[in-house]
Amino acid sequence: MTKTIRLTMAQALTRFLGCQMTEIDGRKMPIFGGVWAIFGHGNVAGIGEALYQVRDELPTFRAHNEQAMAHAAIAYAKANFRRRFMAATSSIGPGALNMVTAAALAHVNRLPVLFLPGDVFANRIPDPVLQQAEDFSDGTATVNDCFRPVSRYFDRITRPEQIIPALNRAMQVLTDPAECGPVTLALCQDVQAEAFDYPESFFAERVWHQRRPRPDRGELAAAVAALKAATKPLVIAGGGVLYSQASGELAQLVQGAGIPVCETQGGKSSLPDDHPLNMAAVGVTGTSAANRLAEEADVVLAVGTRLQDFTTGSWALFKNSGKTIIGLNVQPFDAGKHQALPLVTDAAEGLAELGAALNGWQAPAAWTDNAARGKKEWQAEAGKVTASTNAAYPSDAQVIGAVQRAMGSDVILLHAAGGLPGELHKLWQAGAPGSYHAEYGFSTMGYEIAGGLGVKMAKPDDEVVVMIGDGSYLMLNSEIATSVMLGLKLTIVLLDNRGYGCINRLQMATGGANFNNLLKDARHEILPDIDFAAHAASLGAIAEKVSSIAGLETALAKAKDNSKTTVLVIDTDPLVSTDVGGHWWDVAVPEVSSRPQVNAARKAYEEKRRMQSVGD
Ligand SMILES: Cc1ncc(C[n+]2csc(CCOP(=O)(O)OP(=O)(O)O)c2C)c(N)n1
Ligand SMILES: [Mg+2]
Repeated sequence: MTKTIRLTMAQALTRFLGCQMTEIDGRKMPIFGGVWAIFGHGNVAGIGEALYQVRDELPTFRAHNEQAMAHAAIAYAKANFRRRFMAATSSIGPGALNMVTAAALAHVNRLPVLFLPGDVFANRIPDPVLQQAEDFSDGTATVNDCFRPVSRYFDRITRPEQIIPALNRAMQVLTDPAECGPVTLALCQDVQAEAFDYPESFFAERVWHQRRPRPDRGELAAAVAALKAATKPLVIAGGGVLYSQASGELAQLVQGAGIPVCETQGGKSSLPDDHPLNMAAVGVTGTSAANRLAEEADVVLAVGTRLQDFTTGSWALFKNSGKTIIGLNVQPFDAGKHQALPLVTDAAEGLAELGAALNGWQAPAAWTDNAARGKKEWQAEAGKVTASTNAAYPSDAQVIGAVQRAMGSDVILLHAAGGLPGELHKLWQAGAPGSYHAEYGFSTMGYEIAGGLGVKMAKPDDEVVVMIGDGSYLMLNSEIATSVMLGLKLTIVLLDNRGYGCINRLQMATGGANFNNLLKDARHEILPDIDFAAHAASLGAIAEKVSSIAGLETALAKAKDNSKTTVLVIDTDPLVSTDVGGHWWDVAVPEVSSRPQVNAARKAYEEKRRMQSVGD
């Protein structure tokens, strides 16, 4: 007879989560770092009671906003290179839907997170329950169906025993490097509280190891042949290099073959910035060193990248018409993009095998030397734009220079939206793998502070520096209070350019009038003068407004000794961004307009579009 244990569905779920382990550097530990929770009637009695039972093994953390708590969970997984992750539970209705944007963020970035929104009564007796949206034509539809397109696996639990296969599938998805992404188990609130005789074996400890698929022999041979025929090879390092922890294998391959490397937002810090073959950022927000090579490259080894438009300059950057792309990726969907030669494999395994098969082959020395020259030229340019200044309104680049001088490269730098991602991609000198944390897959305003909190939970001994614009800060800042409450210190540098600076610049570049982006250009009776330092202080942070770049450097040096989250505010210039480096980006300009500036921008746009390659 199977031994069973009688538990509610919620109790079985939380007990199961606590039994899932992983091994990192030979140390066994729980694979779930904890559960973020905001309770309501849809989860407090079921999941809430069950989380209380296991609070010692599986800690519960309280937040102020469901989207933010999910950001923290996702950032935690990213900082752990997807080896560990968290769950996030909400009530039904608004609490659940607050997590949908975060689910999409995890989906785009291929990051594991377990969403546990409450759902309506499976028995439908109290219908419509508080916060239930009624569908006139579909009795099975609930607001949680919004999670379906942004979850890698979605299930609605309408009977307690369904949690057994659902959790097994959830673990497959969360731990599989190719499928990896958000899992949503919508938990009907009556079923959370329903008991079932679960087999004891369901709660056996399970240790999950990272799967590292090796390349197919035929695909490997084709990739090797393509590389050996190259005269201008280039590696694009994407986030997959970091998730596979393949920096060592990457360095070995490119050093052996003399192949320059450029990095996507997700892949930055695959090699340290000062590695001689690292041309750093590629694409729209790229360096001149990387983009020069990208324009000419005849074989592009794209490792662990989704090849999104910022990387490819909307497919106008890679201009060599005879080029071959090798798609080294653990996910076939990505490996075969743009008629690439697919090389489906874990990055570390694939790079090691590729390196061995190249067997001493080297790229022409002129190509490698040319890359080294380009890097020197870029470094000189970057030094100029990040140099200190007395300007009343410094540029983002000058603030970045100050943060880098004060904090070095040994911190984890985090950002997500606004003008900062472009500037940091180009200009930040990253250190160790994972020291540059960009959420630029979804570029979600409001990710930054909660994301920083998740990183700090994953890496409590590291200094976590969050750089954020005033717009993003105003969108979602509440987890400053959580960081103070949990004793998890963040250093937050807030650049106040009084509005949506980067979109205002984009508006101007596409011929638009200055309209509805900077506060001064938005409909107003009173021009807001927001005291960000006072706001942050009210949430419990140490906060200071500095009035110069020198003042920022002094305040950052002091902040290192603070044990509490510190927010430093500096006014910046909304109109300046770094022109050097970079590449055109496809943003559609109106075909007809009464504004001559728009018509002129359209003409220039049509010219640029001619550079785009379609499909290949
Ligand atoms: C949630 C969300 N809404 C809208 C956008 C579009 N968007 C991208 S950047 C930006 C402005 C950001 O303003 P701020 O944080 O002040 O940075 P700045 O552009 O001034 O550097 C907007 C509205 C977005 N990325 N995310
Ligand atoms: Mg701004």
